[in-house]
Amino acid sequence: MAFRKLRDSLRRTSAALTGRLKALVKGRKIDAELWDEIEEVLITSDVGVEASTALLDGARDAAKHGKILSGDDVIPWMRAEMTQRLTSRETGLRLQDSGPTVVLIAGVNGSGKTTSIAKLTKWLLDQDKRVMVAACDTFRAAAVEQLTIWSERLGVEIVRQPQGSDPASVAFDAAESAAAKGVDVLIVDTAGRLHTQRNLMEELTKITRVLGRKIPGAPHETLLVLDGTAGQNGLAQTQRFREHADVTGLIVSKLDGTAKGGVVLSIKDQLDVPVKFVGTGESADDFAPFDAREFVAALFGEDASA
Ligand SMILES: Nc1nc2c(ncn2[C@@H]2O[C@H](COP(=O)(O)OP(=O)(O)OP(=O)(O)O)[C@@H](O)[C@H]2O)c(=O)[nH]1
Ligand SMILES: [Mg+2]
Repeated sequence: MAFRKLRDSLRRTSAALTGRLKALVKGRKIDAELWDEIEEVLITSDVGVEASTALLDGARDAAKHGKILSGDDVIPWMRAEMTQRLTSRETGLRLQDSGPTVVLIAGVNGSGKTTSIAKLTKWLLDQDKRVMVAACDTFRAAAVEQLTIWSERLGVEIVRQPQGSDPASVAFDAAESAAAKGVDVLIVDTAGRLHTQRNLMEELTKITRVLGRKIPGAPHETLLVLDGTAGQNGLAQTQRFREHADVTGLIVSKLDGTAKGGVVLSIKDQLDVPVKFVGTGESADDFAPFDAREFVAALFGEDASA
């Protein structure tokens, strides 16, 4: 069921990427022209230059060693190769054995941070975890309200202060409260920011420091939310962001309704952080832990069992 949702939400990306690839290679013989055409499909569907080149080099090599004999062999090869490239040893959340696990959520404006927090909360509640959220976006008007509405809807406690308060002070209160109440997971919302906004990047560092002072090792995860609809552009921003924050994983949001989901294939080459979750809609249920095998099967429009 969840797989079908993923496959449906990746439909536009599939059409742009694997749909075009399948049409292209069908009945073709292997020659330089075919490689060029495949490369063009990859690059124009947001797979990115580095990842496209790596895939192409691998495919040429496979052809040289007799593993790809015709155009039709390219699809199963790509499918296996993409799965392997996306497979990460690290999946899910690094949950602590004792004490609250603190998850800090960061990213550029409007990338889907607050909605992803609602989704992550729901996902944890479904596993019987006790969750608390902290409204450290005290900057944008109505941001606190937005998270409050989600917390009420999901029935979890929220730590908040009025708009304009110091976000680090909210983080301090939240860490203290989470530890005192023995919640399993504290999820911290932050305001959208760009790596170029020095004061805001410093503020993020301060939030991180405050959390760590109250709860050992916190934040245990710093998840960056990447807007899937931004494709390669979003990735470039994320890359710079990462230079300023110790990012432990990504949430790729808004994979529904975009043709640019190919960007997921280039994350490993360009960022070397695991994709931990994907967002596929605006409701709290439109969310799934990232699974390379499932993702690639969905990308190729196949059944989960295939
Ligand atoms: N279709 C779709 N929409 C999404 C998804 N995730 C978030 N959105 C929408 O994107 C918009 C922005 O989401 P927010 O969660 O407010 O983003 P944010 O990063 O917290 O924004 P700021 O706090 O302003 O930086 C909202 O309209 C969400 O409903 C998703 O996976 N799919
Ligand atoms: Mg927000």
